[in-house]
Amino acid sequence: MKRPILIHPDPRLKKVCVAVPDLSDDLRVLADDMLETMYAAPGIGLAAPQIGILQRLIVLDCVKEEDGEPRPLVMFNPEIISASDETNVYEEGCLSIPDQYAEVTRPKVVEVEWMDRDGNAQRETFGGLWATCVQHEIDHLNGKLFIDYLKPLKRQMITRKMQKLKRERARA
Ligand code: K1U
Ligand code: ZN
Repeated sequence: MKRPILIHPDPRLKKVCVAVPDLSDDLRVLADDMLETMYAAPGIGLAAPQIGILQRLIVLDCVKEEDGEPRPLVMFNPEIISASDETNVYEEGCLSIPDQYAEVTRPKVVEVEWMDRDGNAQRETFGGLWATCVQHEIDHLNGKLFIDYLKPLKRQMITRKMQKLKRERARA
């Protein structure tokens, strides 16, 4: 089932999410709903707080080629174990901040540990768009948005645009 995505500003997008203690079928259904919501948006990632669930769960699939084999990843309690000193700049977007893009600098390569949907511990090193996206999604779990990396004036401008968008959507 597709879930509605919260739009910034929303207090739920600023909260630090709690760890998932144990896997359950409800959580697996939630992960499936998040993947469906992400693919439909369309997006390459989604974090649970973006649908109002304040738990440490993210999904992502950064396969770019249209004819490429999808690679949906479900990560419970993801943690960055190590990050490269070398950085990368990417023009990021966010499904909670529609149609706004800005360059963000982040570590180029990150090693991430997480629990998969079967409860198995996983560890993988990500580079390229995968590294950018997994860091963006883990930021969501800590109440941080990509606009928090921007200068205050630019951030304020985007926030005002989103407030206007929300007013217009509420009237429609
Ligand atoms: O977390 C989110 O809001 C999802 C976000 C993830 C992301 C995008 C770019 C850099 C870092 C993280 C998105 O998916 S925005 C939409 C988007 O980037 C996209 C949509 C369709 C095709 C390709 C990209
Ligand atoms: Zn986002």
